Amino acid sequence: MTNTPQAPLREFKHFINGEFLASRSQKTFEKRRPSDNALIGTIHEGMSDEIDAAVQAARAALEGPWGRMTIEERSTLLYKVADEITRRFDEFVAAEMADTGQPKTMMEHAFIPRGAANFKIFADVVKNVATESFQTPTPDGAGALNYAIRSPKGVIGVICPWNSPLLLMTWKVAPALACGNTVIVKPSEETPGTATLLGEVMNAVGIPKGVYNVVHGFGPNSAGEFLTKHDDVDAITFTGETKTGAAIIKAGADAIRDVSFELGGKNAGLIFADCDFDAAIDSAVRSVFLNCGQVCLGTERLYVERPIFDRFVTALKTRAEALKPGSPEDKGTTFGPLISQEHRNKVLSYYQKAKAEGATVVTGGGVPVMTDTLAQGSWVEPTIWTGLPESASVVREEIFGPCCHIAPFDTEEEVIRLANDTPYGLSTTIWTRDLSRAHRVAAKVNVGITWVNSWFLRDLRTPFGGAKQSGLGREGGVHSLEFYSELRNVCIKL
Ligand code: NAD
Ligand code: 6OD
Repeated sequence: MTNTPQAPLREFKHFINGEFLASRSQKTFEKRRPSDNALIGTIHEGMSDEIDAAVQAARAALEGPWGRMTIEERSTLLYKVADEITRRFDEFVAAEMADTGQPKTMMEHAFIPRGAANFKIFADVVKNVATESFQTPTPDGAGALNYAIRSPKGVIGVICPWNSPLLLMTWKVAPALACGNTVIVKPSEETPGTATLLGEVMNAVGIPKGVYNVVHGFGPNSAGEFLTKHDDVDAITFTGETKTGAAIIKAGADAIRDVSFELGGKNAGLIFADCDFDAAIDSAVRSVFLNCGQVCLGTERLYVERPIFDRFVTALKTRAEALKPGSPEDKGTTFGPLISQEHRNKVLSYYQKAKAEGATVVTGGGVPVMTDTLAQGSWVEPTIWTGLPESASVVREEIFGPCCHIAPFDTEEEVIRLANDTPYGLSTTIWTRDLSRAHRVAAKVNVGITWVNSWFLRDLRTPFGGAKQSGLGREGGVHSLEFYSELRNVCIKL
């Protein structure tokens, strides 16, 4: 195991109207690297001055060259953004790796390529989507033609989490820009890197000033809250915790501001005895432990049909114990740290609760032994529990860590009831070779996305979002266009 190399301290400034700016208040806070807790930079904290400046720049840009561009011209620029991210691929990988501590291989193969892909897909979608039109009968027999036009919604506030920063930010920024809006991004206070780099990319490819703005800071009484309360922001798109979503709705209630929310989850994996066992185990390893369990679509509840229960628990234990924590740069590293010491305290408190509530700890439950500087990082062990009732807190509450509870089930009806017994409704995975059963169960689990014999297999044209307390609205393909544009009806009497 090697230490993570020291890097020069970075200063993360806001990106407003095409320029990198310090906070007027000069307030800054520290960015520490999750793998070893080393100080890697200072972040300027934006307050209402910075949000005001960013909103003014974004509003002005709507009236400027950006507002006059054709869809074709905007799409061409978005392709250039994607190409520039790809050209500066190593810098994006390094920035995200430093911010999150997750393995380089995961950044290279999944998260950073997806950041670039988001721009291309929405550049294509916006060019290829028709709007509806109707021939309407009128009493004089001449008729009327009704058709719809899409206009940008205006200035969009984009509030992001830390768990896959570039992927989740561009999943919102790309469709917003494709539809002709301007944006103010408030990255998570934990992950300033790639949002800042994207400012350089925007300037390099000629995105007009004020179209893409970034204001760093925290949520309450900081940049996040000031953005959600600003009178001149037309809509907020947010990914994060359900309780933060509730605070954002309250903040924007008087302004009747439109919101799109991707929130928390407590996702279930349903493993039937007829499944392809090895494939189901491979998938469970990813869906429970990828990104150190910090994936909203991840699985924290596994229900396994009784005939294969013991074999499944043993196989997942073996695979969890084979994960290799280490420096993100090491090719052999397959398991990263949690995002921060604070989040580690939260996850470890659940590890304690599970024991107190009577769990059988199949593996993990503590902190791994790390050497040298890595010993200071926010590491926890991959953890599996069995034996808890459905009422236990680790079975009910989103932990957002590398852990799961596994319970046996006997019938299809029972497992559907267990899967749905949660206030959340983000995603489910079903493992079975019986296709009729797969369709039947998929129709009955109340979630936004069901994967059958797969997990996190994404087609970016499909509707993405959560049911119940896991979200409001859908993004993806044309569904993103619905949120990021104002659809207007024109009625022409013929
Ligand atoms: P969080 O809600 O704590 O923070 C998200 C963002 O909101 C941060 O930028 C934060 O500064 C900001 N914020 C916090 N309070 C605010 C306020 N009062 N007003 C305005 N902004 C505020 O979430 P997190 O801890 O960064 O991310 C983890 C959570 O995100 C988990 O619950 C996870 O399930 C969820 N998530 C959901 C999806 C999805 O697609 N459904 C995807 C990723 C993460
Ligand atoms: O793939 C996506 O579009 C998406 N929003 C993924 C979310 C991952 C959550 O951690």
